[in-house]
Amino acid sequence: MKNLIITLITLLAINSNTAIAQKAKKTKTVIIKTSTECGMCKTRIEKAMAYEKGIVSSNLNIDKAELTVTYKPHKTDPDKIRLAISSIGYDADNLKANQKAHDDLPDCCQKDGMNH
Ligand SMILES: [Cu+2]
Repeated sequence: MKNLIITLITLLAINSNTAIAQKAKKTKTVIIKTSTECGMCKTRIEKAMAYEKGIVSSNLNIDKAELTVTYKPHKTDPDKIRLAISSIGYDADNLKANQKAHDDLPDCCQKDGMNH
């Protein structure tokens, strides 16, 4: 009986490890260039990413102006992620920021040279 319990526990442990490994495999990471300027941008972008479907996590490097996004490829893709970034007012690689969203950003977060 004791052996059976140990076997069961071992099997459960192996199963959950496999499940975690499979889950980890199902995500992809993409690095997207943005037009971020400051810590407020970082908070804003990462918060927006948290609400996006299929995005597991995101981290913005302000110095490099690069957003690293981990996502589920069966739920979203880099183009959709770029569109989401553009829609809150930031450039995403070659995709330009949505002009209206950009203009609604605080002055310190707007891109240099985009004056009106
Ligand atoms: Cu900012």
